[in-house]
Amino acid sequence: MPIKSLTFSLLFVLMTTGGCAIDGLLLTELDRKGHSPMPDPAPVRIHGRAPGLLSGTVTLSAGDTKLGEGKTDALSAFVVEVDGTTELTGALLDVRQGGKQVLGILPHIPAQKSVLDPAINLDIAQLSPGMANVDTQTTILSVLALAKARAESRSLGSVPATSMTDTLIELNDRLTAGDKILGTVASMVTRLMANPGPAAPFLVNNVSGSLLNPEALAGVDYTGDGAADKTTQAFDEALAAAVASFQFKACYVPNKIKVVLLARLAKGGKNGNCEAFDPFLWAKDLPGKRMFIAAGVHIDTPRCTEERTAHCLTEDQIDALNKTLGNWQPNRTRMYDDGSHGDAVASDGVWTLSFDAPWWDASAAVDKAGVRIAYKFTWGNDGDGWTATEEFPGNQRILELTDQNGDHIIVRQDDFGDETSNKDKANQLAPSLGGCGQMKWPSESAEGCASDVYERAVDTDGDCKVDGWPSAGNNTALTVPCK
Ligand SMILES: [Ca+2]
Ligand SMILES: [Ca+2]
Ligand SMILES: [Ca+2]
Ligand SMILES: [Ca+2]
Repeated sequence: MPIKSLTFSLLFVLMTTGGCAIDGLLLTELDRKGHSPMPDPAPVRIHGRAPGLLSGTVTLSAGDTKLGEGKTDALSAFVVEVDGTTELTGALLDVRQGGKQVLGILPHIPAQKSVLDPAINLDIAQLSPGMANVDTQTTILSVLALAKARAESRSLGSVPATSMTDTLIELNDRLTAGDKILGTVASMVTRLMANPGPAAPFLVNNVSGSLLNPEALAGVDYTGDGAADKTTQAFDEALAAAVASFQFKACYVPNKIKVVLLARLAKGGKNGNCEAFDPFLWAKDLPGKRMFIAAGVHIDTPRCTEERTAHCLTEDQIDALNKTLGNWQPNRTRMYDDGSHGDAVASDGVWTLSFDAPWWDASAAVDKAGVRIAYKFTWGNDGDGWTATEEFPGNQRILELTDQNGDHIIVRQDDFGDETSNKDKANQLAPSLGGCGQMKWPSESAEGCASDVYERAVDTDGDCKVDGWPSAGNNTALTVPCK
């Protein structure tokens, strides 16, 4: 009790002398203690029609994750309800009745803006341009997009919504104009759908192997040469040719970028020196604690002045980004490991924070400097101070927002408490690996010293060899419609 009131009065003194927003902080504090958690938002309901499929099952999914289900009624209309907490990208509608199957892609489904808002009702025509029904045409487009995503080893959800929309429009236009390569696939899909077999024809979740279900081929002539086709080979070849003939179009927002920071809590994991390390050397692991991030704009970020008007941040931009990052307050800005807020996998020990940041291509700046941020992870309870929560004291992690792999997203994953990575002042990276005791921007590091200040590939399987880029989860690059 005395400790708590001391902390509180100290906080008050700090806030008074620092001239911070006292009311806001106090209200947040009171809010946290006095109120029960906010309820979940109302659902989003998606209405559509699948002509000819009566009493069919309707599934809306993202990869293997089922987002919602429904049934078509006697007029082939359906409603699928999805949870209103998260906006969804690249969701697939799959309507089946016996051997009949139609598909449709919804590039973007909005989330509820507030928990107080009533349920949203949306028609598929509002979610995918030109999609009046889920029918043969939307199935053809979906098969093409699914095959393209599969060929690029990505999910439909990883394709930005505007990019998916632009691509579907382009494919539709090419089909309407009589494009031969796409038309071959379209004719095959049309014949398969007109002659339903004993099973649904499209294996939408089949990652390797054919998109066409061999069990659906009972006597169907899908090539149109008069002879029944017993294998998927002709379909696979036609689809491969079609997939090679288009790209997911994307036009990126030029002055902003999506940033995804990931904190992996790996007990028994290895640090950058390939040595076992204790993530709780400084922080204390207690039941109920969770991951937070404390962060702000790094002082070395170029500021706009009368002399420098490009490749710099204005004071307003700095204030806004600092606010996004929580202004270096410990245990206030939450990271997520529950599959929400852009987190890829729930409860895998990888905690996610995603946000949009102002951006320019650092290589285009005179001093090659980009937007630079500093951060550190804390393992604590809401509102805790630094003590026994910060991954290491007296240091910060430094990161320049440079897109190293060209995917138009910055994804940086660190292991909580790893003092060999981008920790700035007392860095423990081994000299044999380029460790010089400090971590600096490349232009400021001494020759032979490693610089680890960008997004980077990581070791995902614990053999101390870097083997892949960390997942951006449900986050996609920021795009605008292509003109
Ligand atoms: Ca045939
Ligand atoms: Ca996770
Ligand atoms: Ca990147
Ligand atoms: Ca590895």
